[in-house]
Amino acid sequence: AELANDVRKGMTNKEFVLFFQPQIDTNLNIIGAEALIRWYHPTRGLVTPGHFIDVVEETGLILPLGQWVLDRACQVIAQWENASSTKNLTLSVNISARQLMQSDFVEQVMASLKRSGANPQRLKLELTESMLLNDVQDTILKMNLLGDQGVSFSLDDFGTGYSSLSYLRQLPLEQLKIDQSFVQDLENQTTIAQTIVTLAKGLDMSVIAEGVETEEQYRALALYGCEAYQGFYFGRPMPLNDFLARVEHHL
Ligand code: G
Ligand code: G
Ligand code: MN
Ligand code: NA
Repeated sequence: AELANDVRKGMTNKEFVLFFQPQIDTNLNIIGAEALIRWYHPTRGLVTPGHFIDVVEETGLILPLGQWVLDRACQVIAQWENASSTKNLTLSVNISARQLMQSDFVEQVMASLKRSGANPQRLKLELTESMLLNDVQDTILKMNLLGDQGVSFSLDDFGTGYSSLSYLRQLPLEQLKIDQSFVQDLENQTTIAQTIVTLAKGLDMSVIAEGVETEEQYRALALYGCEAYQGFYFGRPMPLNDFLARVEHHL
């Protein structure tokens, strides 16, 4: 309860920020970023979501906080539109089940896009397998409504949930995101990562590997035909200005 109050105060005092983790293509160009929330706590310093996201979900604070994340992400996309080096970048935003289940979720996303003037084609929403199955038909409807506007969807932590392959075909997903557990244990999990790459291609989806920490992992994934990468090997989640400096200087 104390933490929840702290979060409320933090929202009022604008203590939350988005960090940006680069996403890279096979030619090592930065193609976008995942937005990851951080909290500049007045006494505890920089706090990662592992320390507060559960409480935020349980208390329902994820609704206003998630709305703030969407607003901020759309503002950034709109800014990126102004420079040739950033105008083609996509920004991936994590969406929680509580948010997606809101009856006006579609309207909320559209309102964020409209307020900021962001290009919907640059916004990618990350969903997880478990949340898709709450009400598959409702989820598909929402995804299609946003998809009609140009918003795309990525399936986060793929391979750790329980989505059946038949659902996977019904869902209008643009991308599968290989869970980092398969990437970091590539010696033992080669088949899984490789199979997810093949599956994505067969379903006409793009594929991104997350949690890439070494050059060996990147090379192995590239051999399997993986097209995009994210992980500490290419860059940790970082403040916006650091991310922009990397894009500018092709670091
Ligand atoms: O960097 P990392 O510690 O950022 O993130 C930890 C967890 O918090 C991940 O599961 C990530 O998906 C989640 N997370 C990070 N930012 C957000 C956000 O803006 N919204 C939601 N719902 N989850 C987030
Ligand atoms: O659940 P989700 O996939 O959204 O969360 C991403 C989480 O993974 C964040 O906490 C992020 O900081 C973390 N992360 C990103 N890249 C790496 C990596 O290369 N290695 C590890 N161990 N964690 C990573
Ligand atoms: Mn994610
Ligand atoms: Na993930």
